[in-house]
Amino acid sequence: MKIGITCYPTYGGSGAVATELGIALAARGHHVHFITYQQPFRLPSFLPRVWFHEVDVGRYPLFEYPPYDLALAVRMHEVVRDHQLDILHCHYAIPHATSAWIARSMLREEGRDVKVVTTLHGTDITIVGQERSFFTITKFSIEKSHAVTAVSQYLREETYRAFGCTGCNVGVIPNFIDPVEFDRSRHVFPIPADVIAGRKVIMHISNFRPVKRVRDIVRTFALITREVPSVLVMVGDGPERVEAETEARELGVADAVLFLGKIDPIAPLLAGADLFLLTSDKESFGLSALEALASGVPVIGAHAGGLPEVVTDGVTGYLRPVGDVEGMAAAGVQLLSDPARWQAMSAAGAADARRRFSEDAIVAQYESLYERTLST
Ligand code: GMT
Repeated sequence: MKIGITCYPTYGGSGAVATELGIALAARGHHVHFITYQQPFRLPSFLPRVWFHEVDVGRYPLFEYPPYDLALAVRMHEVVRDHQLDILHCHYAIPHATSAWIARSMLREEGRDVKVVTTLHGTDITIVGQERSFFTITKFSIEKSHAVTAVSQYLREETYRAFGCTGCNVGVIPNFIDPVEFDRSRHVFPIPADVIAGRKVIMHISNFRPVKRVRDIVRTFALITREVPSVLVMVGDGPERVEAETEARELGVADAVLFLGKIDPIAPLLAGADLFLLTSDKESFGLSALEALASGVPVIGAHAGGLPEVVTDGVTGYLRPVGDVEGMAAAGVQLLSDPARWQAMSAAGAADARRRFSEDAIVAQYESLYERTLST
Protein backbone atom coordinates (compact mmCIF):
# COMPACT_ATOMS: atom_id res chain seq x y z
CA MET A 1 0.00 0.00 0.00
CA LYS A 2 0.99 3.64 -0.39
CA ILE A 3 0.37 5.46 2.84
CA GLY A 4 0.67 9.13 3.77
CA ILE A 5 1.28 9.83 7.47
CA THR A 6 0.72 13.21 9.06
CA CYS A 7 1.69 13.85 12.67
CA TYR A 8 3.23 16.45 14.93
CA PRO A 9 6.95 16.03 14.25
CA THR A 10 8.03 17.41 17.62
CA TYR A 11 9.03 15.53 20.81
CA GLY A 12 5.93 13.69 22.02
CA GLY A 13 3.99 10.47 22.07
CA SER A 14 1.77 10.90 19.02
CA GLY A 15 4.71 11.81 16.77
CA ALA A 16 6.73 8.90 18.15
CA VAL A 17 3.95 6.38 17.49
CA ALA A 18 3.21 7.76 14.00
CA THR A 19 6.88 7.62 13.04
CA GLU A 20 7.52 4.15 14.45
CA LEU A 21 4.41 2.95 12.63
CA GLY A 22 5.61 4.43 9.33
CA ILE A 23 9.06 2.88 9.73
CA ALA A 24 7.53 -0.52 10.53
CA LEU A 25 5.14 -0.31 7.56
CA ALA A 26 8.03 0.52 5.22
CA ALA A 27 9.98 -2.44 6.59
CA ARG A 28 7.00 -4.60 5.59
CA GLY A 29 7.22 -3.35 2.00
CA HIS A 30 4.69 -0.48 2.01
CA HIS A 31 5.52 2.97 0.67
CA VAL A 32 5.30 5.58 3.42
CA HIS A 33 5.16 9.34 2.89
CA PHE A 34 5.44 11.62 5.93
CA ILE A 35 3.70 14.93 5.32
CA THR A 36 4.37 17.53 8.01
CA TYR A 37 6.20 20.79 8.69
CA GLN A 38 9.49 19.28 9.82
CA GLN A 39 11.28 15.94 9.81
CA PRO A 40 9.68 13.86 12.62
CA PHE A 41 12.08 13.57 15.56
CA ARG A 42 12.24 9.77 15.43
CA LEU A 43 12.76 9.56 11.66
CA PRO A 44 16.35 8.83 10.59
CA SER A 45 17.53 10.72 7.52
CA PHE A 46 17.17 7.84 5.05
CA LEU A 47 15.17 4.64 5.00
CA PRO A 48 14.10 2.58 1.99
CA ARG A 49 10.48 3.23 0.93
CA VAL A 50 10.17 6.26 3.23
CA TRP A 51 9.74 9.83 1.97
CA PHE A 52 9.38 13.09 3.83
CA HIS A 53 7.39 15.99 2.32
CA GLU A 54 7.76 19.27 4.12
CA VAL A 55 4.75 21.53 4.42
CA ASP A 56 5.75 25.09 3.67
CA VAL A 57 3.44 27.67 5.23
CA GLY A 58 3.56 30.77 3.09
CA ARG A 59 4.15 33.87 5.20
CA TYR A 60 2.47 37.14 4.30
CA PRO A 61 2.26 40.28 6.44
CA LEU A 62 -1.55 40.13 6.33
CA PHE A 63 -1.52 36.77 8.11
CA GLU A 64 -1.35 37.27 11.83
CA TYR A 65 -1.98 33.50 12.02
CA PRO A 66 -0.38 31.67 9.05
CA PRO A 67 -2.93 29.06 7.86
CA TYR A 68 -0.97 25.80 8.42
CA ASP A 69 -4.06 23.64 8.01
CA LEU A 70 -4.58 24.95 4.45
CA ALA A 71 -0.92 24.56 3.50
CA LEU A 72 -1.07 21.01 4.86
CA ALA A 73 -4.22 20.26 2.82
CA VAL A 74 -2.48 21.50 -0.32
CA ARG A 75 0.61 19.36 0.36
CA MET A 76 -1.57 16.31 1.11
CA HIS A 77 -3.43 16.86 -2.16
CA GLU A 78 -0.15 17.10 -4.11
CA VAL A 79 1.45 14.06 -2.50
CA VAL A 80 -1.64 11.86 -2.95
CA ARG A 81 -1.90 12.95 -6.58
CA ASP A 82 1.81 12.66 -7.45
CA HIS A 83 2.51 9.41 -5.59
CA GLN A 84 -0.91 7.74 -5.98
CA LEU A 85 -1.43 7.27 -2.26
CA ASP A 86 -4.18 4.91 -1.10
CA ILE A 87 -4.45 6.12 2.49
CA LEU A 88 -3.87 9.32 4.45
CA HIS A 89 -3.31 8.39 8.09
CA CYS A 90 -3.70 11.39 10.40
CA HIS A 91 -2.28 11.20 13.91
CA TYR A 92 -3.95 13.69 16.28
CA ALA A 93 -7.26 14.99 14.98
CA ILE A 94 -6.59 18.71 14.83
CA PRO A 95 -5.88 20.03 12.25
CA HIS A 96 -4.66 16.91 10.46
CA ALA A 97 -8.01 15.17 9.94
CA THR A 98 -9.55 18.45 8.84
CA SER A 99 -6.79 19.09 6.29
CA ALA A 100 -7.19 15.53 5.04
CA TRP A 101 -10.91 16.11 4.53
CA ILE A 102 -10.15 19.24 2.48
CA ALA A 103 -7.50 17.39 0.42
CA ARG A 104 -9.86 14.51 -0.17
CA SER A 105 -12.66 16.86 -1.27
CA MET A 106 -10.28 18.50 -3.77
CA LEU A 107 -9.21 15.08 -5.07
CA ARG A 108 -12.80 13.97 -5.50
CA GLU A 109 -13.43 16.99 -7.71
CA GLU A 110 -10.65 15.58 -9.91
CA GLY A 111 -12.15 12.09 -9.92
CA ARG A 112 -9.57 10.63 -7.51
CA ASP A 113 -10.14 8.91 -4.19
CA VAL A 114 -8.07 8.55 -1.03
CA LYS A 115 -9.18 7.01 2.25
CA VAL A 116 -8.66 8.91 5.49
CA VAL A 117 -7.77 7.11 8.71
CA THR A 118 -7.55 9.17 11.89
CA THR A 119 -5.86 8.04 15.09
CA LEU A 120 -6.87 9.92 18.21
CA HIS A 121 -4.03 10.27 20.70
CA GLY A 122 -5.25 12.14 23.74
CA THR A 123 -5.47 15.87 24.19
CA ASP A 124 -7.00 16.19 20.70
CA ILE A 125 -10.05 14.73 22.44
CA THR A 126 -9.62 15.44 26.15
CA ILE A 127 -8.43 19.07 26.05
CA VAL A 128 -7.99 20.82 22.69
CA GLY A 129 -11.00 19.26 20.98
CA GLN A 130 -13.20 20.35 23.90
CA GLU A 131 -12.42 24.04 23.39
CA ARG A 132 -15.36 25.90 21.94
CA SER A 133 -13.32 27.09 18.95
CA PHE A 134 -12.39 23.54 17.97
CA PHE A 135 -15.27 21.36 19.15
CA THR A 136 -17.47 21.21 16.04
CA ILE A 137 -14.59 20.91 13.56
CA THR A 138 -13.05 18.10 15.62
CA LYS A 139 -16.36 16.22 15.71
CA PHE A 140 -16.91 16.83 12.00
CA SER A 141 -13.40 15.67 11.04
CA ILE A 142 -13.73 12.50 13.11
CA GLU A 143 -17.13 11.73 11.58
CA LYS A 144 -15.83 12.34 8.05
CA SER A 145 -12.82 10.02 8.43
CA HIS A 146 -13.28 6.63 6.81
CA ALA A 147 -11.84 4.93 9.88
CA VAL A 148 -11.02 6.20 13.36
CA THR A 149 -8.89 4.58 16.04
CA ALA A 150 -8.11 5.53 19.62
CA VAL A 151 -4.99 4.40 21.46
CA SER A 152 -6.93 3.09 24.48
CA GLN A 153 -10.37 1.94 25.53
CA TYR A 154 -10.51 4.97 27.82
CA LEU A 155 -9.93 7.37 24.91
CA ARG A 156 -12.53 5.60 22.78
CA GLU A 157 -15.14 6.00 25.53
CA GLU A 158 -14.09 9.61 26.12
CA THR A 159 -14.58 10.34 22.40
CA TYR A 160 -18.15 9.01 22.46
CA ARG A 161 -18.88 10.80 25.74
CA ALA A 162 -17.37 14.16 24.83
CA PHE A 163 -18.64 14.41 21.27
CA GLY A 164 -21.83 12.40 21.58
CA CYS A 165 -20.68 10.89 18.27
CA THR A 166 -23.39 8.92 16.58
CA GLY A 167 -21.73 8.96 13.17
CA CYS A 168 -18.31 7.76 14.30
CA ASN A 169 -17.09 4.23 14.70
CA VAL A 170 -13.98 4.32 16.86
CA GLY A 171 -11.84 1.19 17.14
CA VAL A 172 -9.00 0.68 19.61
CA ILE A 173 -5.47 0.00 18.41
CA PRO A 174 -3.04 0.50 21.28
CA ASN A 175 0.46 1.94 21.06
CA PHE A 176 3.38 -0.46 20.75
CA ILE A 177 7.08 -1.01 21.39
CA ASP A 178 9.92 -2.61 19.47
CA PRO A 179 10.91 -5.43 21.86
CA VAL A 180 14.50 -5.42 20.59
CA GLU A 181 15.03 -1.68 20.97
CA PHE A 182 13.71 -1.71 24.54
CA ASP A 183 15.72 -4.73 25.64
CA ARG A 184 17.58 -3.42 28.69
CA SER A 185 20.55 -5.73 28.17
CA ARG A 186 21.39 -4.25 24.75
CA HIS A 187 22.27 -0.77 25.97
CA VAL A 188 24.98 1.04 27.88
CA PHE A 189 23.60 3.68 30.24
CA PRO A 190 25.10 6.97 29.02
CA ILE A 191 25.20 8.85 32.36
CA PRO A 192 28.64 8.43 34.01
CA ALA A 193 28.76 6.35 37.20
CA ASP A 194 30.36 9.21 39.18
CA VAL A 195 27.29 11.37 38.48
CA ILE A 196 24.95 8.67 39.80
CA ALA A 197 27.32 7.90 42.72
CA GLY A 198 25.64 4.65 43.72
CA ARG A 199 22.19 6.19 44.02
CA LYS A 200 18.95 4.83 42.50
CA VAL A 201 17.91 6.34 39.16
CA ILE A 202 14.36 7.68 38.95
CA MET A 203 13.26 8.88 35.51
CA HIS A 204 10.55 10.94 33.86
CA ILE A 205 10.18 11.53 30.10
CA SER A 206 7.63 13.93 28.64
CA ASN A 207 6.98 17.19 26.88
CA PHE A 208 6.53 18.95 30.25
CA ARG A 209 3.04 20.22 29.48
CA PRO A 210 0.78 21.23 32.41
CA VAL A 211 -1.17 17.96 32.03
CA LYS A 212 1.98 16.03 33.09
CA ARG A 213 2.07 17.67 36.57
CA VAL A 214 5.88 17.71 36.56
CA ARG A 215 5.94 19.41 39.96
CA ASP A 216 4.39 16.24 41.36
CA ILE A 217 7.29 14.33 39.81
CA VAL A 218 9.78 16.48 41.73
CA ARG A 219 7.74 16.30 44.97
CA THR A 220 7.46 12.52 44.75
CA PHE A 221 11.18 12.27 44.09
CA ALA A 222 12.01 14.56 47.04
CA LEU A 223 10.09 12.25 49.39
CA ILE A 224 11.68 9.09 47.96
CA THR A 225 15.26 10.36 48.11
CA ARG A 226 14.93 11.12 51.82
CA GLU A 227 14.54 7.38 52.41
CA VAL A 228 16.39 5.90 49.44
CA PRO A 229 19.16 8.17 48.06
CA SER A 230 18.31 8.73 44.39
CA VAL A 231 18.89 10.86 41.31
CA LEU A 232 15.98 12.22 39.26
CA VAL A 233 16.61 12.22 35.51
CA MET A 234 14.18 14.48 33.65
CA VAL A 235 14.13 13.89 29.88
CA GLY A 236 12.29 16.23 27.52
CA ASP A 237 11.39 19.88 27.68
CA GLY A 238 8.35 22.10 27.56
CA PRO A 239 6.37 24.86 29.23
CA GLU A 240 6.54 23.52 32.81
CA ARG A 241 10.28 22.91 32.93
CA VAL A 242 10.99 26.11 34.87
CA GLU A 243 8.27 25.16 37.38
CA ALA A 244 9.96 21.82 37.90
CA GLU A 245 13.38 23.46 38.35
CA THR A 246 11.93 25.92 40.84
CA GLU A 247 10.21 23.14 42.78
CA ALA A 248 13.48 21.20 42.95
CA ARG A 249 15.30 24.26 44.34
CA GLU A 250 12.56 25.00 46.87
CA LEU A 251 12.58 21.41 48.10
CA GLY A 252 16.38 21.44 48.37
CA VAL A 253 16.91 18.60 45.88
CA ALA A 254 18.14 20.58 42.85
CA ASP A 255 21.61 19.01 43.03
CA ALA A 256 20.08 15.57 42.55
CA VAL A 257 17.90 16.48 39.57
CA LEU A 258 19.32 16.30 36.04
CA PHE A 259 17.44 18.00 33.20
CA LEU A 260 18.72 16.37 30.02
CA GLY A 261 16.46 18.03 27.44
CA LYS A 262 14.92 16.36 24.42
CA ILE A 263 17.06 13.25 24.07
CA ASP A 264 16.20 10.54 21.59
CA PRO A 265 16.68 7.56 21.46
CA ILE A 266 15.54 7.00 25.04
CA ALA A 267 16.07 3.23 25.27
CA PRO A 268 19.71 3.61 26.50
CA LEU A 269 18.53 5.97 29.24
CA LEU A 270 15.68 3.71 30.33
CA ALA A 271 18.13 0.81 30.47
CA GLY A 272 19.76 2.44 33.50
CA ALA A 273 16.59 3.48 35.33
CA ASP A 274 15.24 1.89 38.51
CA LEU A 275 11.86 3.62 38.55
CA PHE A 276 9.74 5.61 36.09
CA LEU A 277 7.32 8.31 37.29
CA LEU A 278 4.25 9.53 35.37
CA THR A 279 1.98 11.72 37.50
CA SER A 280 -0.26 13.22 34.78
CA ASP A 281 -3.83 14.24 35.50
CA LYS A 282 -4.87 13.02 32.04
CA GLU A 283 -3.08 10.34 30.07
CA SER A 284 -4.85 8.57 27.25
CA PHE A 285 -2.23 5.82 27.14
CA GLY A 286 1.23 6.79 28.41
CA LEU A 287 3.65 5.66 25.71
CA SER A 288 6.69 6.57 27.80
CA ALA A 289 5.34 4.35 30.60
CA LEU A 290 5.05 1.46 28.14
CA GLU A 291 8.61 2.08 26.93
CA ALA A 292 9.76 2.04 30.57
CA LEU A 293 7.95 -1.24 31.30
CA ALA A 294 9.42 -2.81 28.16
CA SER A 295 12.86 -1.77 29.47
CA GLY A 296 12.17 -3.53 32.76
CA VAL A 297 11.53 -0.30 34.68
CA PRO A 298 8.56 -0.43 37.10
CA VAL A 299 6.21 2.55 36.73
CA ILE A 300 4.70 4.60 39.52
CA GLY A 301 2.02 6.94 38.36
CA ALA A 302 -1.41 8.43 38.62
CA HIS A 303 -4.55 6.35 38.22
CA ALA A 304 -5.61 8.52 35.29
CA GLY A 305 -7.22 7.92 31.91
CA GLY A 306 -5.80 4.97 29.99
CA LEU A 307 -2.69 4.48 32.15
CA PRO A 308 -4.32 1.56 34.05
CA GLU A 309 -4.66 -0.20 30.67
CA VAL A 310 -0.85 -0.08 30.38
CA VAL A 311 0.37 -0.42 33.97
CA THR A 312 -1.14 -3.24 36.01
CA ASP A 313 -1.36 -1.89 39.56
CA GLY A 314 0.61 -4.07 41.98
CA VAL A 315 2.07 -6.23 39.20
CA THR A 316 4.07 -4.00 36.84
CA GLY A 317 3.93 -0.80 38.88
CA TYR A 318 1.78 1.17 41.30
CA LEU A 319 -0.98 3.65 40.47
CA ARG A 320 -2.27 6.13 43.02
CA PRO A 321 -4.89 8.93 42.79
CA VAL A 322 -3.85 12.05 40.85
CA GLY A 323 -1.91 14.37 43.17
CA ASP A 324 -1.24 11.71 45.83
CA VAL A 325 2.51 12.33 45.92
CA GLU A 326 2.81 10.78 49.39
CA GLY A 327 1.16 7.56 48.17
CA MET A 328 3.35 7.42 45.07
CA ALA A 329 6.49 8.11 47.11
CA ALA A 330 5.58 5.44 49.69
CA ALA A 331 5.14 2.89 46.88
CA GLY A 332 8.48 3.96 45.39
CA VAL A 333 10.35 3.67 48.70
CA GLN A 334 8.88 0.23 49.34
CA LEU A 335 9.83 -1.03 45.90
CA LEU A 336 13.34 0.40 45.84
CA SER A 337 14.02 -1.04 49.29
CA ASP A 338 13.06 -4.57 48.31
CA PRO A 339 15.37 -5.99 45.59
CA ALA A 340 13.42 -9.26 45.18
CA ARG A 341 10.19 -7.39 44.69
CA TRP A 342 11.83 -4.93 42.27
CA GLN A 343 13.25 -7.81 40.24
CA ALA A 344 9.87 -9.53 40.02
CA MET A 345 8.12 -6.33 38.99
CA SER A 346 10.80 -5.45 36.45
CA ALA A 347 10.51 -8.89 34.82
CA ALA A 348 6.70 -8.77 34.89
CA GLY A 349 6.67 -5.35 33.16
CA ALA A 350 9.10 -6.39 30.43
CA ALA A 351 7.11 -9.58 29.76
CA ASP A 352 3.68 -7.91 29.83
CA ALA A 353 4.79 -5.11 27.47
CA ARG A 354 5.98 -7.73 24.98
CA ARG A 355 2.90 -9.93 25.37
CA ARG A 356 0.33 -7.17 24.85
CA PHE A 357 2.06 -4.38 22.95
CA SER A 358 4.65 -5.85 20.57
CA GLU A 359 5.20 -3.93 17.36
CA ASP A 360 4.52 -6.82 14.97
CA ALA A 361 1.08 -7.62 16.32
CA ILE A 362 -0.06 -3.99 16.54
CA VAL A 363 1.27 -2.94 13.13
CA ALA A 364 -0.60 -5.92 11.66
CA GLN A 365 -3.79 -4.46 13.15
CA TYR A 366 -3.18 -1.18 11.30
CA GLU A 367 -2.47 -3.07 8.06
CA SER A 368 -5.72 -4.96 8.31
CA LEU A 369 -7.59 -1.74 9.13
CA TYR A 370 -6.15 -0.14 5.96
CA GLU A 371 -7.15 -3.18 3.91
CA ARG A 372 -10.70 -3.12 5.30
CA THR A 373 -10.95 0.62 4.68
CA LEU A 374 -9.73 0.29 1.11
CA SER A 375 -12.27 -2.40 0.38
CA THR A 376 -15.25 -0.24 1.41
O1 GMT B 1 2.61 14.67 22.95
C1 GMT B 1 2.03 14.19 21.98
O2 GMT B 1 2.57 13.87 20.96
C2 GMT B 1 0.58 14.04 22.03
C3 GMT B 1 0.16 13.82 23.40
C4 GMT B 1 -1.13 14.52 23.62
O3 GMT B 1 -1.09 15.44 24.39
O4 GMT B 1 -2.13 14.15 23.01
O5 GMT B 1 0.23 12.49 23.83
C5 GMT B 1 -0.84 11.59 23.75
O6 GMT B 1 -0.51 10.61 22.81
C6 GMT B 1 0.41 9.60 23.26
C7 GMT B 1 0.62 8.62 22.12
O7 GMT B 1 -0.56 7.98 21.76
C8 GMT B 1 -0.13 8.92 24.51
O8 GMT B 1 0.77 7.92 24.94
C9 GMT B 1 -0.30 9.96 25.60
O9 GMT B 1 -0.89 9.35 26.72
C10 GMT B 1 -1.20 11.08 25.12
N1 GMT B 1 -1.16 12.19 26.09
C11 GMT B 1 -2.21 12.53 26.82
O10 GMT B 1 -3.29 11.98 26.76
C12 GMT B 1 -2.00 13.66 27.75
